[in-house]
Amino acid sequence: MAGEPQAECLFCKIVTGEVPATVVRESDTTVAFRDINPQAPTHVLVIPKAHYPDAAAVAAADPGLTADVLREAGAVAEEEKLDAYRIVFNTGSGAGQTVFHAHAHVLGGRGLNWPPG
Ligand code: DGP
Repeated sequence: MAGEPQAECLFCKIVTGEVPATVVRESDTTVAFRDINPQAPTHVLVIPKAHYPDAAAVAAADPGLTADVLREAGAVAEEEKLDAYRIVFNTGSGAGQTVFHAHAHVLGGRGLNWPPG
């Protein structure tokens, strides 16, 4: 069922604590933790605790949860004292998505080029 934990999902295992992560924030509906392979001085992932394969699926099923993820991304940026930052949702393997549990990348602490590669 949509939103249910998936046994083989890495980020569902981070939600339960089965896979350790450096958690920087947690809310009732979200977890934010440092990316294992940081691409910027601040690189935090914000995920919904519920399992959806990508950001569009979250938005279709639960718009409020989408807002929770974005609000937490902003809170991470504030905590990390980022004056400029980027929120990225890679969607589909062709766009670089490797983990199919929705997640927002919060990147900052260095200059960020546009357009992204
Ligand atoms: P994406 O490529 O957009 O699907 O992003 C997935 C990110 O997840 C990628 O930047 C690396 C990160 N990642 C993968 N495995 C782990 C892990 O076990 N722990 C943490 N903290 N991050 C992970």
